[in-house]
Amino acid sequence: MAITSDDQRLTSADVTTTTAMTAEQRAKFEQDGYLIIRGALTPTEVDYYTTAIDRVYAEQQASGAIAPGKSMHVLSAVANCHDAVGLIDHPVTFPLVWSMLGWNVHIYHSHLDVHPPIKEKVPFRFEWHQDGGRQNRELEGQPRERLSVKLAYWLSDVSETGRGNFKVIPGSHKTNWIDGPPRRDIEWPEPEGSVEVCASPGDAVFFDRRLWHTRTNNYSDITRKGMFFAYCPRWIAIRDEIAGIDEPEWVESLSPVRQQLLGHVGKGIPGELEGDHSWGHYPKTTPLYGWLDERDMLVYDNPPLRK
Ligand SMILES: O=C(O)CCC(=O)C(=O)O
Repeated sequence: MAITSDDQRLTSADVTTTTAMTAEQRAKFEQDGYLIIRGALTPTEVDYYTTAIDRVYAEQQASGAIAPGKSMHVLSAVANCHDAVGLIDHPVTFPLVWSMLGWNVHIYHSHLDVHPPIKEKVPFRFEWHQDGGRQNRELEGQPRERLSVKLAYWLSDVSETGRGNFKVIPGSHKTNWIDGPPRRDIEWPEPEGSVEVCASPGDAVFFDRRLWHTRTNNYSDITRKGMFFAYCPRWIAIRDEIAGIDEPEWVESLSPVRQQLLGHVGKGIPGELEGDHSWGHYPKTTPLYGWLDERDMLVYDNPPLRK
């Protein structure tokens, strides 16, 4: 059966019920800095998004942007793959985002990753990091503020270690600094307590940007594939290329919440209002605020979700 992005199973546009993150999930997220959401995507969705990422990989190879058999790390996921749009407000995972950050959010950074098996050992490189770049140098605080969260969707089988798994130090989001080598290419032991996250196709990982994490090398026989979306408040700039910047009809075909997440809300409002609206000054005209309000999901005791 042909599947299109209008397929009911691939869109949350028509989902009328939604559930906030549970107290148990919140406690675990606060403790570990990440959650694994098993079976977030159906097998049909896994097939659909795998076809989409394979197409991008083939295009990258055809254009010479990546050599045959080499890895792909394409930024601005939806700008480069419109078919990925169904993941940005996926009904299973997106509630975790707004439960933590509230209604005034957008996607600031996203990527499509394909990592084929590596046949020969590559030189050591210390890749442990927190997300947010200069936020980790220019912000005060111990720990620094959370500011953003990220969703990783696994399209290949990383249910065993050694397959290029995502690796984390549970609980490290409360730590501004971990020990590392004086230079990234100097061999260094793996951080104490670090674990490779094992996930099956369709599982998602939701993590705090401050969680110390790294990708590992894929020495298995399985090509690793994943799509990543990072969310932050709208008063932090979008680092991605804006999806659909020259395609107004495509943008208008998206739900208002998707338009907000991709950075389109507030455009076209004349005068000063445009700037203020773009960073979330007006809740009542910010789609996710209205969407949550209609479903009675705004609360009084959580500032980012306050009515
Ligand atoms: O690809 C991975 O496993 C890690 C991804 C990562 O470092 C990131 O999303 O910041």
